[in-house]
Amino acid sequence: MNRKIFKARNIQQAIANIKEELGSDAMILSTRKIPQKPLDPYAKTMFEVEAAMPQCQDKKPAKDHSIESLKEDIADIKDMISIAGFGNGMHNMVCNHFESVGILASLLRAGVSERTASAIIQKASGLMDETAGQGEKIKSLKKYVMHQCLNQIATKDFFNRDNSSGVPHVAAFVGPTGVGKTTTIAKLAANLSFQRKMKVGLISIDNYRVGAFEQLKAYASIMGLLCVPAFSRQDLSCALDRMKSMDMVLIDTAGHSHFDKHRIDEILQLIKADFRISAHLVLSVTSESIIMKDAASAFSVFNPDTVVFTKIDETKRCGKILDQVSDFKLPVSLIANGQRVPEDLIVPDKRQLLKIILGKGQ
Ligand SMILES: Nc1nc2c(ncn2[C@@H]2O[C@H](COP(=O)(O)OP(=O)(O)OP(=O)(O)O)[C@@H](O)[C@H]2O)c(=O)[nH]1
Ligand SMILES: [Mg+2]
Repeated sequence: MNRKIFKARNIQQAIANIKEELGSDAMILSTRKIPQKPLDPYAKTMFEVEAAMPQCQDKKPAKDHSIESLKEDIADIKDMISIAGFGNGMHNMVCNHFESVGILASLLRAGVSERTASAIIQKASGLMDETAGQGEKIKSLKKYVMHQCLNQIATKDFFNRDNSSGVPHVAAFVGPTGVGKTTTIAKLAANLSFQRKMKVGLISIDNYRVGAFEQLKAYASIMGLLCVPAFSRQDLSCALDRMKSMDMVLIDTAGHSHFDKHRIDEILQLIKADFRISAHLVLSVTSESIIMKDAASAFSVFNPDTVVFTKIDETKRCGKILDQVSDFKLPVSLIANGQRVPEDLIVPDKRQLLKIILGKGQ
């Protein structure tokens, strides 16, 4: 086989050189990291990539490559190609921690931002035994990355409460328009009343959208739950009084754009008046990360206790959840994974949430 070795400062450069010289059909046979000056242990590292032209390929697999190691090489190359589309920070990360290629690529493919992924890998690499062999390093890096991710996330089964205090717990769901607040409340109400046998009441303070109260009321009627509207502080006070024998009262609010500070403030004045109401921020993972971040910032005036992520069934990139929880340090209470009421609701623990973030479980 007509093989050729290419050396370059980074993988992208090596692949570019191979394409230029051998064409885009060139086959990559192996990759390895080598010191720039072999006798100087502190010298910068380079990449050595062995490639061959397609017409020169042997019919039989090369003797020194078992099928398994070929498969591993292909996986490495796929990983490197998926990293190649990212910025310089990612290329430097791969150059400095070559063992991070696979795990870095899976974080990025899952939708974790470059910033969060590199921060996690930096921290995890700091814990590694530098003298270990490459295979060992990859294994231990994966383990440390998982630990770092678990450190970033928190969950809270906020709605699993004993009612020893004798007063209901009142929880309001706030967030941008159309993220699934009303649907999530309906799912949760069913879960609390049928599975956890709690007494649940519903209040809608959404006087903004036509039919908003009727939407909640329709779910309440099916489940046989009390549901009342409240459009002023006085209404809300009366409604809470009517529901004082409940274990849990769920309040549905009107969705507003995160730019509409005025309307967000109206809800704030209503629910954060004198009543002990916990707020829960609802965000849809179908929104762009920057929009989720701006929304979380705008709704932080409610000082939310937890965050709920919805519509995870509509994307394969739930890694953005990791960005949000790393930035806002809010525990996740619920995950909504579809439109079916009440089935499509998850009350995740940390490991389940990590699986969802990494795209390995819904
Ligand atoms: N695919 C999917 N759709 C969902 C999910 N949760 C809610 N939806 C859908 O999203 C749409 C909006 O849901 P709503 O519950 O009305 O959203 P909202 O936040 O109450 O909307 P506003 O009150 O208008 O702000 C509906 O079509 C729901 O069926 C989910 O987890 N996955
Ligand atoms: Mg609604």
